[in-house]
Amino acid sequence: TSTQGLLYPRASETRNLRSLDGIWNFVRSNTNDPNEGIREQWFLADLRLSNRSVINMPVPASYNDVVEDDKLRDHVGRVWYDRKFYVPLSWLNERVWIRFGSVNYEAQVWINGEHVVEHFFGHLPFEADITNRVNYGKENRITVMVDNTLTPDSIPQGKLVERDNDDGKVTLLEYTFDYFHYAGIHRSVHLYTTPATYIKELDIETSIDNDGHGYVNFKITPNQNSLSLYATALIYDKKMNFVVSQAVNNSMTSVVTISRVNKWWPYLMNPDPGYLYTMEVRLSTQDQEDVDIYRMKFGVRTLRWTDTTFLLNDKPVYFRGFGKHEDSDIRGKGLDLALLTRDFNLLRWIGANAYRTSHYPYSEESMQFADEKGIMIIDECALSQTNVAIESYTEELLQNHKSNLEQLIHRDRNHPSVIMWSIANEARSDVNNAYWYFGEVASYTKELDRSRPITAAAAIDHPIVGDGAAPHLDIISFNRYNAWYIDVGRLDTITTRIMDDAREYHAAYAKPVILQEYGADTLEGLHLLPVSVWSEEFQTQLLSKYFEAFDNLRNEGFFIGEFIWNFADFKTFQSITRVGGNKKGVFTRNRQPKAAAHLLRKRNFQLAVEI
Ligand code: GCB
Repeated sequence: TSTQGLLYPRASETRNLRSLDGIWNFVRSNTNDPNEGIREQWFLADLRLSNRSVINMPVPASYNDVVEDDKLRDHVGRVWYDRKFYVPLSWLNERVWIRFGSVNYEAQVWINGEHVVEHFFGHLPFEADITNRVNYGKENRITVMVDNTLTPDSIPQGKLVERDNDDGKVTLLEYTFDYFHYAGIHRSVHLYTTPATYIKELDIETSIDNDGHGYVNFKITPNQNSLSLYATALIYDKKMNFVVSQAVNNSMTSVVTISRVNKWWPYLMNPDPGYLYTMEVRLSTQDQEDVDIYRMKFGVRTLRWTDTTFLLNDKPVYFRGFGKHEDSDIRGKGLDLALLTRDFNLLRWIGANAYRTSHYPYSEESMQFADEKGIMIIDECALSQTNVAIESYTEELLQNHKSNLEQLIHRDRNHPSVIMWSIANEARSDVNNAYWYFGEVASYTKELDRSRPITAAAAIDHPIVGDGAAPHLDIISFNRYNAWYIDVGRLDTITTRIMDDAREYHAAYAKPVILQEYGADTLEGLHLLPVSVWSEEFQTQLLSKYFEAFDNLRNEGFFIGEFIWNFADFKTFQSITRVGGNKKGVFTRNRQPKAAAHLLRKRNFQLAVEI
């Protein structure tokens, strides 16, 4: 699998870019005969020519909810996509790449019948060099097989089970994470070109000195030995005015100084949040100047943390955030730019300054939005709620977990909005070898990136003292559902206990503490007095009780943030505790406010003034 490189695909003077988004052909394969497509070589001809029933499928989108058939929604195993595309003759001397923003879960890709790439894990990009596989000036075919199967060692975990039904037996996919396991080609598919000699990787790390000068450390990785190459990095400000440039050769590593730098600030921490510069890299060979040109936006900011505080540009941060999901009606987890834009407008409207990408990597487009809007991101890998009958952690799970983190950090390390890595959500940190396991995961994450702190969200039922993950983290995150999953409806069991739990975490591990999840399912339009669970009154009053706890804790110096579960209602697997999905959203699934949103908005703007 090629996870090297993976610069976001952008057109430039030297690079072409074409989208393959649109309507593809789609076939659902038989769950009981998963190998039929490979055996019958469905990649050798158009799916439309086969004797299968072929339907239209939009890309990007999850396939589950675009039809009315519950068999496709609940399908286990493989599905096949294909479409035609043209490659112009003018691309003959270029390198041609196929790039997927993400496919959930396993993807196998053929071009004109030849296998070109495979990838495991949803929510992460992958690409392949198809220069020698495509016909120039002619029509081509791309075939993609997608398999949604999860195993006890996949990230996230799941398992196939056999159950009785009216026809005898049926294979089902079971999982314990609390969001619907949507599948398909979830993000955009691009064809793009690079020259033969090209910029493969670009790393940017920034620092700021006491006089307010910014230092931009950068490393350019070309696809070939750099000894015969040289490059120039040009920096432009937000309005694309030239600022400074720096020539490099050999190591392709250098540092540029931006005097009196405009720092990257979060929303409401500065009048001009999300300030971004652009780095333009021009790569040259001995024979040809500017063989490749690539532009990337970046922000200049510093991060620092102590045992009580998290500081951005040396200013203590208090997080006003959300847990979110990539989820919406019909398209499921498919990238939707209208939805994304709406979400960022709502984050701004409600005065939030952060969210966690619960419980998997979000789209690259959303990360760019966060950079631009000054929204701080706790970037979470895809291990959530590890309780699929594991007694203890396995070596195989560890390898996959590391690989998932490697791909995430590789993709996101240049984003100023990413201020923390979350290595797991509600993983079982109370089993035998959890201490060893999380030690491995944490030190591996640190090897990849020392510039950001790491966290993991602790489940509600784990003992605070003796936790296997907490000693390895920089920031403690914990989840709580007082008056919901425990002591249902009892709003008088929230404030004191939350304060006690936060204090106990800080006392046990001497680290800053965040409440990473809290909330209550709320059916919009349901009003009940006296107050009762599921009503808008209950959600509003529940939040107020937590706010009381936070306001007390804030004065104690180690409590650094509140993240409501959830930004919006979202789909889950069918369950009697979920009425049409998880309804803990402050917004409906359709992104309209519930009563609690107005309360939260008031609080957030008040906090922004106070802190
Ligand atoms: C949790 C999980 C989250 C669930 C939430 C809930 O602790 O981290 O994925 O959706 O609880 O609403 O049950």
